[in-house]
Amino acid sequence: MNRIDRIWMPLAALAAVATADNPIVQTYYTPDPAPMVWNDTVFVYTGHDEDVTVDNFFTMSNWRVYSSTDMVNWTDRGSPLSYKTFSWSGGKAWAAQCIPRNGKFYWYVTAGLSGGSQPSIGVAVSDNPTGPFKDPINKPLVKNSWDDIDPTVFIDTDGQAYLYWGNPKLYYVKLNSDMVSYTGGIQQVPMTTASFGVRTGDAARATTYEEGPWFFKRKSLYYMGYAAGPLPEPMGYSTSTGPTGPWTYRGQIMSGANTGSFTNHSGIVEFKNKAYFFYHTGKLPGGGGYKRSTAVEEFSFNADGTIPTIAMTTKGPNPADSLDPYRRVEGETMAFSSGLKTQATSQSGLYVSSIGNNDYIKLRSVDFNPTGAKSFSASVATGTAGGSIELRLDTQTGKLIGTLPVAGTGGATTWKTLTTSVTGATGVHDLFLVFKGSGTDMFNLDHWSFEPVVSSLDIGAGRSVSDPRRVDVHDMRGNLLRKGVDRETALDGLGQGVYFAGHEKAFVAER
Ligand code: FUB
Repeated sequence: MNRIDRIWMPLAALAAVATADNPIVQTYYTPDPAPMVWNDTVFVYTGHDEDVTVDNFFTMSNWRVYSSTDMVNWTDRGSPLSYKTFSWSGGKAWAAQCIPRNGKFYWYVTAGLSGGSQPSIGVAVSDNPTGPFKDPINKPLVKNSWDDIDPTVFIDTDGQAYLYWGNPKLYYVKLNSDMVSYTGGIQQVPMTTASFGVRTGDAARATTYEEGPWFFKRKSLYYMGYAAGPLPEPMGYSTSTGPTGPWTYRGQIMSGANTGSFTNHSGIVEFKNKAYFFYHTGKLPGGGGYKRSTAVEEFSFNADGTIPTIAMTTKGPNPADSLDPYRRVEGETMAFSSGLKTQATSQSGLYVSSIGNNDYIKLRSVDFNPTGAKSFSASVATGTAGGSIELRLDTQTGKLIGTLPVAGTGGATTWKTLTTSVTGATGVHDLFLVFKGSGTDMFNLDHWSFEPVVSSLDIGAGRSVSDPRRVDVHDMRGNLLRKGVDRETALDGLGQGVYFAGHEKAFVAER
């Protein structure tokens, strides 16, 4: 593909987008979200409530990871960690948080000791945000009491890392720089009503603090978000001018009413100059207190650093970016979906499975550009009769831009790339992949992409008048990267992504 092959599109067109969708994952139940910003991507590490609840209690054996660069389309990154990774654990894969340091990723988890259900805190490490993870110490990092659940971790600007956790009391340790040991012993935070608010009727829980702490710093203020009491859990927070308190109660962030779940768990990050509040609800079909799902809302900190009350919505955030359909998009990238699962094998990696008639995948803010798409290709596999993929714009029954027939490929993981022509896909739209056929397991989908209509370039626009071969190069946010460079080599050495070269929108493909 010519590396300067797409015409500049007015940014105003990005406003033409539909509404968003909470909960953000529909293929699995995903409680206890813990977001992490890494370079240009938000990863959210979640728990996993099994589809079948055992003994009317939390049924959780592993953790999952999702990622997004636009806050609306989330890619399933699989389940790279299970309680079985910890030789000392017998189950209870509860709330967790991952943090990067020195090129490694440290995932602090709640896991039950083997031979009993007492929770404790373990740590797993990887060179990659999506694993594989291993237990570097072969023992719990914290094994102190039955309070040992829900670790939250933060590295301060001076390099000191803190691990907080606990229900119904809050504890912390100062982690050593290796992130897998600590010195100074376990400290218990004084549970005063000035620090955590007043709760009545429960002597063991005199403050609103319940569990699920989320520790972070913004400007010079330290924040402790947490699930508060009484049940169903609202979300509250406290602040401090130091990393170890004293904490001052600041009130509720989100009401506990009508979440469909008696627990909750917060995670707050800033990404592309916006703030996001992650939480969980029982709002997915079939959901409830033991089948919870991650949701997210965009918000703004008040000028004094306080957090406003945030309403739970089904809309969620606006897209922080558009999705480029002309690069490979994993099938398991979705803004919303219905009826689907994802599956992984060592040979195929992750793919979309359990595809039945009328199931669909929705993608938001897909930027086909003004010249549009001419064809659609998908890597699919089926050992049965197959079916088809209808490509529709804006709604499940919206404008049909193409249909890809999927016939037998010779096996459920025998992948073939099939292509169909596309008409009428220009501009920015929500895209629906609507699956048609009969049965509940018609075929599997690994990845897909569109091919653009490559038109002649508007080579006059945006050029220097004195030397029309010279252009300025900007990134998608309008930052000037290169000034007055030769158009033919303007993108050399830039990473994969979308740029403006003069007035041309330019795409650098993976090399
Ligand atoms: O998900 C199991 C437990 O429920 C978590 O550890 C708590 O925070 C609550 O969400």
